Amino acid sequence: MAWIAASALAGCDSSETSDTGSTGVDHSAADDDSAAQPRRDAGRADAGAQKGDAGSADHHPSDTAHDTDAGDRRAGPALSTDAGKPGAGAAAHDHCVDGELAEARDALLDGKPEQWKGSDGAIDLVLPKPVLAWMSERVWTQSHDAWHNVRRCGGGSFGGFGGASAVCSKKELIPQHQECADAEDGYQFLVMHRHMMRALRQSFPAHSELFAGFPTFPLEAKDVPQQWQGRWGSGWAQAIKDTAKTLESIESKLSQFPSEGDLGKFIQCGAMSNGASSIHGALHFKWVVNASPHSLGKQTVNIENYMFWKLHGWIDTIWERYRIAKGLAPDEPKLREALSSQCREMHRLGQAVAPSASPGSKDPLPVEHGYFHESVRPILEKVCSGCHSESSPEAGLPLGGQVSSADIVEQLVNVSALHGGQFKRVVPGDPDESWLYLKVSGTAMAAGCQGAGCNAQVMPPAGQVSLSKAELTTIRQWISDGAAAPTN
Ligand SMILES: [Cu+2]
Repeated sequence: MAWIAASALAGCDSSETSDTGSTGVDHSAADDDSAAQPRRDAGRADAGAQKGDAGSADHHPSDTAHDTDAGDRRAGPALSTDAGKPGAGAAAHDHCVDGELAEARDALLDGKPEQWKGSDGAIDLVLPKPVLAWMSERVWTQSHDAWHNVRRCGGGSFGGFGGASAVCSKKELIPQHQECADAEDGYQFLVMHRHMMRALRQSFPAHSELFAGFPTFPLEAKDVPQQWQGRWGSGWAQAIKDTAKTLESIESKLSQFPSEGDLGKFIQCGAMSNGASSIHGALHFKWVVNASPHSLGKQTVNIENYMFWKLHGWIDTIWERYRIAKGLAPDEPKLREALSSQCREMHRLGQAVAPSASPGSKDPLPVEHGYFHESVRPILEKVCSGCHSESSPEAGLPLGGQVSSADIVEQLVNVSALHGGQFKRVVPGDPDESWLYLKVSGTAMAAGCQGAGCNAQVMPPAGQVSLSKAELTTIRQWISDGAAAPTN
């Protein structure tokens, strides 16, 4: 991409940076114990993840490395633009070991999933767009899909999901422990999904409830979100109810599961050859909306589905209850190593199956037209995108780089301003009520921003590049004319 932002030379607004956490140094969040390590009390129905009080957990010795790292980051502004990106930033921070840093985009969430509506009225619940963007930057959907597929290369499969996937041609990626073949596969199943949950909760610490599981197995329709209740049907088969009962009384069933892996295998694969009693499969397939682009039944996209985290969160809770009952410490070295090893396997698979989508080598942008794309965007690219970059955007708002104009407009129009009190970033037809225009025209101060987080400082920050009168008029015109999205 040929656009090089002038403001990259100018340095970013430090006041904005320090209060958004966009540099990823929000220490209390990065230090979040429940995220850095599985919680001791994760199995209780009132576990912290449900309530967002995760910071109250005990301080583990393992946090030391994390503390040091976060402190280093704070001292080094040069690191800030890379913070939170996989594989980027200081060598000192290895997110597979140290965990993810809190995301600026956390502030864009309201804690609720988004709804997808089919033409027949079917509703699916989907993770919010900023989370999907975060996942896509990490090539997670492809990596997760490949993770399962590569365990079916050797014929190991359940429920008819076998069959050689393209990833099987890379022999070095095929794990010895194939799907449902043994307890080690069951253990890896538990650990990889916990790795994903942990990374999400660390990255979006203020909204970790989005990734919290059902506190207990949903035995009745009322136990699931209202949007799913219509698909409850005749309820669960007896075999699933029995399995749920066993797992919900896991503390008294330890003898049935000699190891954690045996438990994982039972949950993923059901009792021995009987795939029908796989409670994991049953939970996945009960709420499938076939037409949904985020369908719970499609392994290529299902991690985008809100229910995916509800059901895997519940599985994780049962596993943690098992660990507690067995006296296994949350920072047990075996588990810590397994978590980072699963993190690395996800990376390897992501690079193997989607090299072009891997960080640093994104797909080309779509061809776009229209006033915003042709007239407004070049101004934003030139003046704003150095700080509002795609990789670590100020205020969680990318205004240039490897981002489509359609995505930029979507992040602007009718979206609440992060540090603009009652204002929206762009109100179609009303530039004087649009925080973007108020900021760039230097009139935000006079507009009367209300709220603790108001930052009415002119953008770009005084003394750096500034907008010409003609450029301001162009932005104003776009908003006055209805802030239209680009066309293809
Ligand atoms: Cu999975």
